Amino acid sequence: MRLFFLRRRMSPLKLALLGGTVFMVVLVVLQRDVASGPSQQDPWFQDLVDRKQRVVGMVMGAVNNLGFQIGAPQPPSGPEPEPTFNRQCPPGFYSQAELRPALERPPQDPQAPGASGNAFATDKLTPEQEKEKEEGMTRHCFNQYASDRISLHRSLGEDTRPPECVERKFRRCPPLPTTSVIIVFHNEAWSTLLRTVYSVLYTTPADLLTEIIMVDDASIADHLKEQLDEYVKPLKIVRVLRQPERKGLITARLLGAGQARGEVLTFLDAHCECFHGWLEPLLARIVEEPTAVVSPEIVTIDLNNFQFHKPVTTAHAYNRGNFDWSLTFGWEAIPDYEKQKRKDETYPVKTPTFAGGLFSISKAYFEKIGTYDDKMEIWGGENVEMSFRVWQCGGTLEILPCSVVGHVFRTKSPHTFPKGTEVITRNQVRLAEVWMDDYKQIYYRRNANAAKMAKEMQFGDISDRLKLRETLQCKNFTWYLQNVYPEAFVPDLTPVKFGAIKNSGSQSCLDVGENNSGGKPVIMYVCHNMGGNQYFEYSSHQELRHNIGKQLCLHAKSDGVTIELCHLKGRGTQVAPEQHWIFTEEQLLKNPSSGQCLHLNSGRLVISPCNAADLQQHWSFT
Ligand SMILES: [Mn+2]
Repeated sequence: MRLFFLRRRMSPLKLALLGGTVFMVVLVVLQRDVASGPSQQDPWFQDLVDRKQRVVGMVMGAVNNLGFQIGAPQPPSGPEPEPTFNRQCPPGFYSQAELRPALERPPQDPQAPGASGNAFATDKLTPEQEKEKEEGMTRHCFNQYASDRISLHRSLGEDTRPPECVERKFRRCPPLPTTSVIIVFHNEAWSTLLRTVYSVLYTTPADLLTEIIMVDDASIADHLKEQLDEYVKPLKIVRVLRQPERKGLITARLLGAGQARGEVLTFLDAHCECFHGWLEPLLARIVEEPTAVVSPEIVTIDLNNFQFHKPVTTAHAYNRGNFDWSLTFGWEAIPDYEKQKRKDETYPVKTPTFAGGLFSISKAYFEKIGTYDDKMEIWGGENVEMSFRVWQCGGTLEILPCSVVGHVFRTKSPHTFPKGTEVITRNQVRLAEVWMDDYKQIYYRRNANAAKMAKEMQFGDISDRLKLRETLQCKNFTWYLQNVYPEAFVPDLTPVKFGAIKNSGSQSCLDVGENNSGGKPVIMYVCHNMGGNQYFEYSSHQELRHNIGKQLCLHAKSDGVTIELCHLKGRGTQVAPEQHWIFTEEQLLKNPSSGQCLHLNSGRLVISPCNAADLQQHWSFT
């Protein structure tokens, strides 16, 4: 199994590459953690982990990643927008006094551990301290030892956003809406949870913050019970709701949203820190466009030392969310034509999908477009579902780079998965059935387990969601692909042949291996009939395509057989000679340009002179 962990700030390119490629071979589970769900990890995001599942006795899991989006930028000011929230309001711009935070941050000791968002060093620990650190790591999958020694009130230093973000003023009319901040948690560490709460109080204008609603998804840890209730009482606008049974992120968010009194819902994870001026750009955009579902730019809080990776003055947004055909969320670079529509960092970045962990949405719009699919369980797939739904039903998904929130990205989830990982597949099947029309078959071909679940109707009742799609007169998935995500590659809806490619001699199957986004050799593995890393299509152009996150082709080289980006990608391109394969009547796979055949030679995939008598050269789709 593999697990990776991508951080946007650190290697965007790599990320973009990886994001597209993820998939699972056996069952993969990604766990996202957000503090809420039962097994959660950034639910919406990246922390992913995989869990293996046994399948035919072997496991190769894999998966995961993170995500972002596309669209048309909007000027920050310009023609006066239609007032959407009715209130009397004076002309001009909000003053600093009017945007005073809900709570004044206490004076800071610049020498304190982790002050100004700096790293907390834990290199010289006594054996006892080392033990505490290890235990914290096991419990939370981040350095709780460090977090516990950093002030709950720490500042993040100077405002280092681009100048147009720092200097931006917000119109008083129509007024910025109020918001309820909803934080779901499950067995969260005290220090990260309370630092999140304080961070909101210290950075959010008092007049705009209706309340902070903490939703406990059935935590077991003692410190999250009465102790927490008592602690937040004096904070007045903070309340704790309890979900007695662990049901996951989706249900917990719905519980919080149902009780929220603000005009806008703002969802945050339970280990975040908000940067200067994070909320106003989100709210201002919703005033301007009430159907916009907006996310902040999410930066990394280092899981090992809690360093907050501050924005850089000269930074430009470069990521948006996407998805691959295993329905996994990922990040990719913003296309140039979208970049050109943005004059500066105050412009939104439209995104085809969103990570779904941190975002704001008008409460009325959240309800109008059908909140969440409440029959989805735990977590997984809900962010992709909401992405398709928002776009197809007339809204927009955007990232606002002037809004910056830090988040502790973990590499794996500390939580258990109460109902197993099947729930993710089930959630994905639900979203495919409701929103993807015939394109759902592309997903099913790549995930045999999902295909089985769909065929046997084991995904629950979706009639309410289909009715919603009807009532809202939502557009179809073709429209989404053409208008929202035209860069997406769309695999053949009716491939000539597809499935796993089995070698007759060894009875094993072609497998791209883990993390192979092109450039690496193809290996042989036990056939598992799950799709994923063993999924290939034989195209009408006689290529063997492994196309889940990217268009990859089986590529013949004199020193071995690899997968590489397909050379044929539409008009003006053609099949590379190395990527051309003919299935002969003798079950050989012949590469015409070399005149040689695919051969499993001593466990290695090569091309050799064709020999129809050699079973190690016989191949078939299974
Ligand atoms: Mn998280």
